Amino acid sequence: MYKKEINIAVVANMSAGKSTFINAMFGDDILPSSSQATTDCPIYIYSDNEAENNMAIIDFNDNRESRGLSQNTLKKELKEYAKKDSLVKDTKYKNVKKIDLYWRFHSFVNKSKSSDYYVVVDTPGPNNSDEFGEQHFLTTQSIVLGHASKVIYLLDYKQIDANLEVTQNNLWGWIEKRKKIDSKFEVLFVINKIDEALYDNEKIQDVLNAKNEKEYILKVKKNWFFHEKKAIDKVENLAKKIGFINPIVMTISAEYLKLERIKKLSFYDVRKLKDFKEQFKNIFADSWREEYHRYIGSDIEIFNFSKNKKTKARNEKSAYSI
Ligand SMILES: Nc1nc2c(ncn2[C@@H]2O[C@H](COP(=O)(O)OP(=O)(O)OP(=O)(O)O)[C@@H](O)[C@H]2O)c(=O)[nH]1
Ligand SMILES: [Mg+2]
Repeated sequence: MYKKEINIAVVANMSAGKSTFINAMFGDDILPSSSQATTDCPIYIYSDNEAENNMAIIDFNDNRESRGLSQNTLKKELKEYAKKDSLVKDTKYKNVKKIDLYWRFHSFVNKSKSSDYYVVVDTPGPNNSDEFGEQHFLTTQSIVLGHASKVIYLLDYKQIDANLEVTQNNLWGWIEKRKKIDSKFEVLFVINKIDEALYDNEKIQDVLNAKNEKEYILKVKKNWFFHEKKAIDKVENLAKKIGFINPIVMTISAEYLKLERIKKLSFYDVRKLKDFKEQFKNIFADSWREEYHRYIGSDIEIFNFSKNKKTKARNEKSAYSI
């Protein structure tokens, strides 16, 4: 049966966590991520049910023939090919035009019965000003304005206020332009690094005024999701301004979602995850697991965007207020 290919492009300014987010969706650490501008070319990810089909094809900008990577070499080498040229030493990893990656997702969707075939696209951040900046800008612009069927727009929670401008030369502007041409164009707005909001909530005066542990827990619960909701409102208002009547804005922590799903973690990551969970255990006691998974975005649905509406409503419900 012929399947319609649906390209879901994950876009964001540099370092908002696109590659981490996709790794979380894989449940595996496949794409390179780091605190500096990293991804250099679009990576088209085809999810298949058969793990043994995992492979990648690298296309180059120079005259080199495309190169195939088998399952065994892929985990070691894909990151090198996908990284910015200035971050790799060996010239064989440079000048990459695009990568096709066949890899099984954590939540498998390309079921044989479905008439759609989903392809997730990792993109370079379009806003870095180094020597690769223009190339990244043009690549991501053409994906948003051109062949992306849908877009997942990630925003870094820590950078929200610096990212609320709509111009002809930024992601908000391109999304607005595409929506004007195609009113059915779907975008899932995702605020990433939401774990950082937990620390902002701790600085709320009411919480700082707590006199003892018991009062502290009550106050944290009372102010639960405060800065998260503020960030959601900002993104929602702007999305409405650029033409989305009922925008879907989710919050996640791609980092912890990834750690949660990866099978073999380093000792450092085990500690990091344990410390993070500890906060939920202290605050929510018996129901901590549910709250924790809800918070990091375990239920996010990246193929059928409207399925997120229920999750969003649950997250924002002030059930924590006492
Ligand atoms: N605290 C926190 N950090 C995160 C989260 N997600 C990603 N990061 C960190 O953010 C940095 C950038 O992540 P990447 O996944 O490389 O970001 P990117 O958007 O792919 O970046 P480019 O490819 O350079 O455009 C890394 O240091 C990640 O560890 C998160 O949920 N919480
Ligand atoms: Mg990246």
